[in-house]
Amino acid sequence: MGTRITVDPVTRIEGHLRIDCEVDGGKITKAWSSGQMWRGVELIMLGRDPRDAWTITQRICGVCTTVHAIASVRAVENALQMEVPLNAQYIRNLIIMAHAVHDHIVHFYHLSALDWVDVTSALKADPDKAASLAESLSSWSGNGKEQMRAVKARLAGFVNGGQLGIFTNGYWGHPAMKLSPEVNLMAVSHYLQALEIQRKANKIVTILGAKTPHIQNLAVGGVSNALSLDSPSVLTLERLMAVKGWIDELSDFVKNVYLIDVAAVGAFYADWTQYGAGVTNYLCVPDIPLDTRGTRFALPGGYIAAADLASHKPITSFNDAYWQKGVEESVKHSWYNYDAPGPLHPYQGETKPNYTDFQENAKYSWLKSPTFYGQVAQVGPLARVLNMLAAGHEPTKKYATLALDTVSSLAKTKVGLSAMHSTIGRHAARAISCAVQVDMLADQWSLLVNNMAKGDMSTYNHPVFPKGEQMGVGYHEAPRGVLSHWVVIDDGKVKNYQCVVPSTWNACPRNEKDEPGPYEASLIGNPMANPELPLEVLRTVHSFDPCIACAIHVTDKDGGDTYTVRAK
Ligand code: NFE
Ligand code: MG
Repeated sequence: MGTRITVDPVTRIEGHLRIDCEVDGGKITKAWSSGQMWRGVELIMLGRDPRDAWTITQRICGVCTTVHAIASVRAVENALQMEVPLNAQYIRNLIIMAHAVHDHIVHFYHLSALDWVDVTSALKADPDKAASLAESLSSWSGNGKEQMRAVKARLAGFVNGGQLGIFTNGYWGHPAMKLSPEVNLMAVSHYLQALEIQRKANKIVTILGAKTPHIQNLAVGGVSNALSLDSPSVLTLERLMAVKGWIDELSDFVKNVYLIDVAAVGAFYADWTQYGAGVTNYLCVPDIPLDTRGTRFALPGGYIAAADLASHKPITSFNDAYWQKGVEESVKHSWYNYDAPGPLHPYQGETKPNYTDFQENAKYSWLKSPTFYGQVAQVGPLARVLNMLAAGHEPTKKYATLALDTVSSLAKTKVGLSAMHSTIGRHAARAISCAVQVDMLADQWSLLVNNMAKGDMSTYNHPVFPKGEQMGVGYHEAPRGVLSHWVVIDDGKVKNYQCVVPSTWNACPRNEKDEPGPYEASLIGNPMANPELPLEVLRTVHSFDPCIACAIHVTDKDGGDTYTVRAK
């Protein structure tokens, strides 16, 4: 019998996640992933006007605030087989890409870099050497000697004052920390610069979406942005030029800082390309629709079985039957009951809570367990990048090659695509994906401006709800992966609403066949230097970028009815 460790709660994530492991001979032999809170959004939707669904479901999460809004309007539009004006697609695309770029930058620097970067070691760095190293890697303007000296002095101020502030509670001095003081100082500088740059992405979301977190500009059928080339009270060219300026700044940071830092961490922690693969079935949906019906997309999607890129099967439209038929959720190990045993398709999905406490061989999580054609699947940036490569997507190929070449030259050994099936590979994929997304922002900006220049100012088609029942699914390739909302509408009211969310795919408990979910599988075989300081668990779990608020999306079970809102 090995040592049992419980990490509860996992921090630097969104929501309440508990990870249990058994450790034997310095390695993890068993793992359980448990979502520790219950919320109630799917139930709140019942009986409501489908046009309101997006504002309510968007409150599922404060991190990926836009994604549920987008998936929700797409679901209702799919149920009504609606078209969405081109301008509305472009504005939505700009918002989701700006949101994704924000999310990925914040995840790497602020939520996970400190698993790899020892902040206190940066105090031993020679700032001039750190600057030479950084300048040899990229042309970023923030890599000079002055900056590195200033950051070291600022850090020394924190430490000498006895307060690490935002850097409190790291695993400083842990034996698994391997970077040189100079690399640590470079990374800390970029951590602080990333705090500044992420605001630019949020400004784009705010200008176009009227507010962040939680945009206000959507409507079933389009967006509520009024367009004009010159009126000062609506979305004008002047505002759009400001957006373009922030896109350019983000592009510089993502390509010259983020992508390079991830390659450096990958090169110096090459052993972590051997750990954390877990589930290698990869699912991703296409996104960035380029037409009014959602039949052409800038980013391809599909499914890859057992790490074999040649097995890639495309998913090609909002009506794709291969996608729609493949999804099911099991609750065998989740704190819910279904009326009958076996997994359910989301259109028939049920949300009936049944809390039993943590029972490792029975029910132990609030997350359901989704499968694609009965198979557990990993979603997220790695699934996205591998599917886009398999689909021959040129921009993805360009940045994947750049990242792997940088890793290879720093590690002084050839590192190929197979290294991507790993803990470090998920970080690399996120950076590659982010570089593609930042280019996509510029593309969508041009498409919007060119379309407006042609005189098309339309942004909205009015939805009409027929009598009887309609079903629809809206998907979105959210930062953490495949997000889908499934709605059944009856006489213009929501009859069933199910969200199958990225972190549910990845953080799920064992499924109907008792197979572990992606987090669980990815931990098996990982080394563990000291079970008292489970840094290695965090490295692998953080590489997925967990969001448990999204994954459970249902309110405090003891809270009862706090507000009664009457919809007219
Ligand atoms: Ni709250 Fe979210 C969704 C998840 S998007 S973060 O949907 O999981 O990355
Ligand atoms: Mg759900």
